[in-house]
Amino acid sequence: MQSTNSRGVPAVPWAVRGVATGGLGLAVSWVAANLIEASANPVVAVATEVIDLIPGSWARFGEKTFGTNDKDILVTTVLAVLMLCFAAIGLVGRTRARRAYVGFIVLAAIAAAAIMAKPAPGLALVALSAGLATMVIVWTWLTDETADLEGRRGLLRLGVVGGVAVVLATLAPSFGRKRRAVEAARGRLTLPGVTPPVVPSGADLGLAQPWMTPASEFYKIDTTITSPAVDPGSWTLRIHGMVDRELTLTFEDLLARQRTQAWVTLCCVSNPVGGPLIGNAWWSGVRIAPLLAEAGVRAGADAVLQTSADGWTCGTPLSVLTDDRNAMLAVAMNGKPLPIDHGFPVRTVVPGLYGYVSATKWVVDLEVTTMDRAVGYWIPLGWSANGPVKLMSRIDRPSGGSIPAGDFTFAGIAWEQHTGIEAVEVALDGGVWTPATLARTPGVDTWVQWSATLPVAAGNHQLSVRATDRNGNVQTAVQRDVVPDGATGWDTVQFRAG
Ligand SMILES: Nc1nc2c(c(=O)[nH]1)N[C@H]1C(S)=C(S)[C@@H](COP(=O)(O)O)O[C@H]1N2
Ligand SMILES: [Mo]
Repeated sequence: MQSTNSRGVPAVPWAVRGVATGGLGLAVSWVAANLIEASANPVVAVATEVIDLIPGSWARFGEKTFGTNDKDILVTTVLAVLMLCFAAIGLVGRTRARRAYVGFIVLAAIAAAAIMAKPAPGLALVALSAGLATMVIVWTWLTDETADLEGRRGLLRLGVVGGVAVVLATLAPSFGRKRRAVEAARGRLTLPGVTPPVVPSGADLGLAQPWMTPASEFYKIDTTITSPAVDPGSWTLRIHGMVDRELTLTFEDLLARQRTQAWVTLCCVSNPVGGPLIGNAWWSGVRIAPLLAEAGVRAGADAVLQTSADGWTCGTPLSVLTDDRNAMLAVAMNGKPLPIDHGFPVRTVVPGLYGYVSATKWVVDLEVTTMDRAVGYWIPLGWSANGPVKLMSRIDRPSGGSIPAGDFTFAGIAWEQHTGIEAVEVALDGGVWTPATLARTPGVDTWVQWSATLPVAAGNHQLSVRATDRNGNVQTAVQRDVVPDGATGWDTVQFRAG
């Protein structure tokens, strides 16, 4: 008659014991995962699986609404749901302590399924098992006959479990051995032919954002929760598919090729008008065109399906990889080896295309194929198969708020990579379009800074900007959403002068 025995016991201590048990189990699996392989964390595996499972509309919602914080929110949500599950399991255990085991096992099975769905489950299951074993042992210790649930000993045991969980969770990130090893390898690398960035004179007006984006401030977008830690010593790139000779290059092979370096502005298709998902860097690497020529592209091919170490894919038209532009396998950003989060050791950079169809980080595979087969990650989720960058301009100064009345210098950027910007105009309070002054650029593959000084009377105002490209096209006023192939419309800023 265990149920009658426990009826007198209040629910809260059981829920708390469920959470403490689950929390310590998670912490142990996290530490174990980091000791083995950083990407194998069960919570991360579940969260990654959620990203892969959410239907298109959800994924779009995530990219648009959460921006670069979407994954923190996702992981936090998964953790919160888990804690609720642990509390529920604790309550189930109140009537019969052993029933809780079933709950922990079911949760572990869900995590196991998520891990098995990843390209390399490997030792992640070991970490998960360590977590499950911990939960079984800890639950027993917290609830057995000797536990004295409501007495001092019960509280003491609870305190020990909670304390150990907090300490382990705090220390867990520092157990990320693989990432640290790769970070160390990155630190030791010297890249022949890679020169430090020198901002071209006259490119940076010094009025708003720097013309060169430091790596630490460069926007970051990807579908991974933990960036893959890829050791340059074991990295290879396979070029295959519709080619005469398949090629496999090691990092050393790649570095032995002729170096190319260029300023290229990279931007994201999910950047709203006026948004921040754009950056400009000095990239160093190896041009893709000669590699494809060496492999010998067969007639009929018109695309390359790129794959990353973490299984992300994108389809890129062959033409942009083989024409005279600087489409490259980049090994360095702003003169330093790529940061891990930006694709170390090798990523693709293609001037003129949005990142989702071209800029594969941690790239390991290039398959020459046809456009109808080169269906990348984002395409089934409602995004266009083709993603040329759209003509766009942005106001950076002022960013809103108030400015002094009188002559004021407005400033910002405009871009249409690989086409280039011919002119930028601004309009104050819907009045005439006034030409802005363009700063210099090293070519057509980067953003250009602009400035315009206008007299501004005291009061409320708004400024709009539009650009004209080197083909004579004027940026459209039609406002379109980022889905399926990039936002359009004019950036407008409201401010007060006085
Ligand atoms: N492996 C991988 N590469 C990727 C992505 C990704 O999710 N995974 N996202 C792409 C997108 S949508 C963009 S905009 C750029 C962003 O590159 P960054 O994070 O270095 O700025 O990377 C591209 N390359
Ligand atoms: Mo993107």
